[in-house]
Amino acid sequence: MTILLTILTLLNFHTPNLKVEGAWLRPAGKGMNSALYFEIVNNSNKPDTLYKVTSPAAELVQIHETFKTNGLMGMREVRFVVVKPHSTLTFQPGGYHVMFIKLKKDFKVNGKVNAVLYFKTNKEIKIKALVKRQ
Ligand SMILES: [Cu+2]
Repeated sequence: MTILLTILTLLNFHTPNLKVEGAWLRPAGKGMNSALYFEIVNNSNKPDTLYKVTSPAAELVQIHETFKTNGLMGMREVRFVVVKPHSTLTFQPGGYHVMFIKLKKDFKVNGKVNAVLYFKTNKEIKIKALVKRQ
């Protein structure tokens, strides 16, 4: 029984219900803006909601969506993003992204930036994003 419980615990540890993968940011200078991209993989049979992202590397961090009206592209803040059960939601150029406004330091290629993603069910997920061009 103890062994079984241990195995179950290990399995659970190795397959978290919600994962954030491939996090990266665009390079930019101190005082400028950058954008953070990643994939959220939801392996559970329940939706989860991303409602906040924080980072010590920028004055302001916002979840943004890209939209198109009358052929013009724009972006705006969204209060939350729902990740459906058994699905992957990709934050990518031209879509959802996390805006880093007024960087507190230079984001140089190959640098790493810490951020925390807050979810309603799975609480917070800490990530280290890689700075790269694309
Ligand atoms: Cu934006």
